[in-house]
Amino acid sequence: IVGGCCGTNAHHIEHFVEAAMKEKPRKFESYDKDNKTEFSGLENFTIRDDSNFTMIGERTNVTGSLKFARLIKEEKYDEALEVALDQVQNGANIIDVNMDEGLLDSELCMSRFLNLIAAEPDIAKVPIMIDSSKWSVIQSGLKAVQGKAIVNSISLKEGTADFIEKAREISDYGAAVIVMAFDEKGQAETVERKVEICKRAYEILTEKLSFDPSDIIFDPNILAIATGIEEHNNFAKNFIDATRIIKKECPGSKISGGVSNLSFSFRGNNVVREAMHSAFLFHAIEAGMDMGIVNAGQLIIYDEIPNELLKLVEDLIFNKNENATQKLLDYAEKNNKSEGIKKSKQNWRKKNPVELVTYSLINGIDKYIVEDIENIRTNYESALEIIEGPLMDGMQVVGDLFGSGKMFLPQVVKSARVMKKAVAQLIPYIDQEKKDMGLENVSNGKILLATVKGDVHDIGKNIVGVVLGCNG
Ligand code: THG
Repeated sequence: IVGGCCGTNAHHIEHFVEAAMKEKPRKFESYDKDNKTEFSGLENFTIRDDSNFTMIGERTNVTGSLKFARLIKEEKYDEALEVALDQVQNGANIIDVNMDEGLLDSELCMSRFLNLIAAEPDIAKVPIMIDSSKWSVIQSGLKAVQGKAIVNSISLKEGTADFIEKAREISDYGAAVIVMAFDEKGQAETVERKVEICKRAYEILTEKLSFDPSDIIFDPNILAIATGIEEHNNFAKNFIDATRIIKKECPGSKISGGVSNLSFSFRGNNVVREAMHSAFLFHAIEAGMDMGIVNAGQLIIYDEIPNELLKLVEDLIFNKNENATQKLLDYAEKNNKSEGIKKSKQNWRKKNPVELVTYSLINGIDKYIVEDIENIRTNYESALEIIEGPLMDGMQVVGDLFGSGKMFLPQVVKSARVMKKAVAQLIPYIDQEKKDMGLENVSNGKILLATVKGDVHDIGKNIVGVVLGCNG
């Protein structure tokens, strides 16, 4: 590709043409994507078969967040951008943007907000999911967004012709698409209906249009459970079962869903809601769910759900117990905490000093780590022993939890930050100890360490770097 930019005039371009004419363009054969799904903001984002779960930040949604709705209504776009940034910093790989509100000029709000995001590289690096039930708002978003976005969503609700028209336009924009399991008869609630609709959509997209299967994301509807209506109690299980089948029947496609919908009945009780989301995801991911719209900062670790609560929540998700809803309501009443499991575990500061260090590390809390390190420092012969002892023990737990799908990447990153802070606190002591032994300029050699920027191994590499550095 040869070309100019602002300031390059016709005369300049003429010379490019002259030079390029001598060469034959490369013949484009086919591009083997290996089943990879690719989106982009400023940076590329790829989902491979062995990728971790992809988190889509839900908070930039005027119907999903009172705060965000207020900021947009009051035109406080600076603060609204902070909501987006906060999602990215909490680990969202993609952000969902929704401006569907009767009193807003949604088309205008969508393009305005996306244009502002484009000027914030820390947000714009992630792909955007344009979320609206109004086609004109989606078009407005597609015109404003840079990179390869995802349209959320289209469905067969208005019939095949309308579906094809919209899908074709999305494809012209080079975007990917979420297809909701919804058709002329309504929203799919049973496994059979979910599978039937997704298969029908898949056939249209891949046969009537030339959609790449890896650009198709199915949303088989995560609907609220424990609503008091008996038929609703199978909704979570139906989603999980349908996911397993759709992944097989529609090869190459991806599965997503709005996770917070599941727990609408427990609004106000974040302990119960977080436990439900985390347990649901653990099982849905196992069934093949690739991505989900979540509150990125609020996902808790599966293993950290108190046993009693986990049992109640899993009974509910799999509809194993007729009284599951009532039991969970009783539990919710007994433990009515709107602040959530994360914040409610205040008693942990009573642990012994070494346990405090590992606890902070595993839970990614950086608030006390410096003082806790200082408290245990004199109990060890050398500062390096603290790194190799309690700190590495904590990282081992983190690694095991991550490996078994019970901890998500953003949580691992938080742990790594705590590790970094702890190590930074210890380095001056390590340097001093080396000096005392007359070893400050001794090097055992050079090691070249490299990983792909930003992937999981990057964190491990940095830790290895510190440990090797400490050992000269
Ligand atoms: N599938 C697809 N897109 C979707 C959904 C889906 N988009 C919207 C929604 N569902 C996913 N997003 C949210 C966002 C927030 C909440 C639920 C789903 C939520 N919000 C709190 C509440 O209402 O209690 C917010 C409270 C507040 O802070 O104001 O639960 O399924 N494709």
